[in-house]
Amino acid sequence: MKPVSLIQFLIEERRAGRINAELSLLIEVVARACKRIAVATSKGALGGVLGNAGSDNVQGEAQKKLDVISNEILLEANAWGGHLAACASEEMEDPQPIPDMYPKGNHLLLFDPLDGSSNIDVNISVGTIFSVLRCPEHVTEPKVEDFLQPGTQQLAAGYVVYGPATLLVLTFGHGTHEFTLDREVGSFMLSRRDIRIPAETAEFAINMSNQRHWEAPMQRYVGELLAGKEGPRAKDFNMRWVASMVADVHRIVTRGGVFFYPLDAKIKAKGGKLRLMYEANPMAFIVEQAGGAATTGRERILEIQPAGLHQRVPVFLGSRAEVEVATRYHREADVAHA
Ligand code: FBP
Repeated sequence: MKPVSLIQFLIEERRAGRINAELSLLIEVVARACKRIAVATSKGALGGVLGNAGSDNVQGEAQKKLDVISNEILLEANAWGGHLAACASEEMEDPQPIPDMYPKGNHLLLFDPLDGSSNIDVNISVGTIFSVLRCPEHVTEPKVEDFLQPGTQQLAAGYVVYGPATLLVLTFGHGTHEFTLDREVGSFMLSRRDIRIPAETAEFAINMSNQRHWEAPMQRYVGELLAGKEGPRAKDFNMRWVASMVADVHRIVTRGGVFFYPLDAKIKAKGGKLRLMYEANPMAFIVEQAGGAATTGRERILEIQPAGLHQRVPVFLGSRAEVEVATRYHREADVAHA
């Protein structure tokens, strides 16, 4: 296969009429910013970038230095880029307007600048997750409500994993594609086009330490996986949990599997652990475009009407067959208790 760079791929998508010029230029800006984040994360202790920043984010979580650095890199690059009406970060309370000294565009960008930050100091893969929406017509200074669009309205979504290799996985709603950063050339090169996630899997990812807090249908579902061949599923299942959503989802995008961060008694009041706008929606779009499925255990994630910028939801995603079984168990339990 003749190597295809991200820029060439974007030009092909434009020529095919699948994306417009501004959206492709916006993705170039985000990809370039993520290359700078890849450099920062790869420095580790030598770059003085490990450890806490000494500040908390809007979620009340201690920010890591690299959370702050990544956030600033993305804000700066996209403010200058000229393709946005505004952006919103998981690390910040309110949407960020584009400074008047820069031209503005017609898109809204949402991002989790560094997902899996609890893994930074122990050198485990972390990542950046992003989602692109259209700015409503005639809106020049977008407010929170302009961002509150269902995931089905996303024009693009992607994540970058900063691991042994730096990978960008991207969708515009015409399949899901993977690009690998060629550090010598300094470009993302197409490494997999039109990725398909196998419908069946024998691998699940969940934080088992929360088991006692799960709802009954989740206890039932995971109990059956753990029962293996001797149990009702008559099949052995293996478990993985990196505790970096980008790394767990990338494993699924690569070889199949199913990922769960269900509702549990500890996080019930918050509505879940993972953020709808910065994590669940972009990952659901990527996974569905690769043939997988994504629900909250009760409804399709992409059809949720967001109620807030930092809303949290339960997340079930990956190989379609297992997401459907787990979701069916929750719906049956709800009917039984109705
Ligand atoms: P942030 O790091 O962006 O806050 O993301 C949350 C996250 O780290 C996910 O990446 C991961 O899937 C999950 O939390 C891990 O949760 P836990 O620590 O409960 O296993």
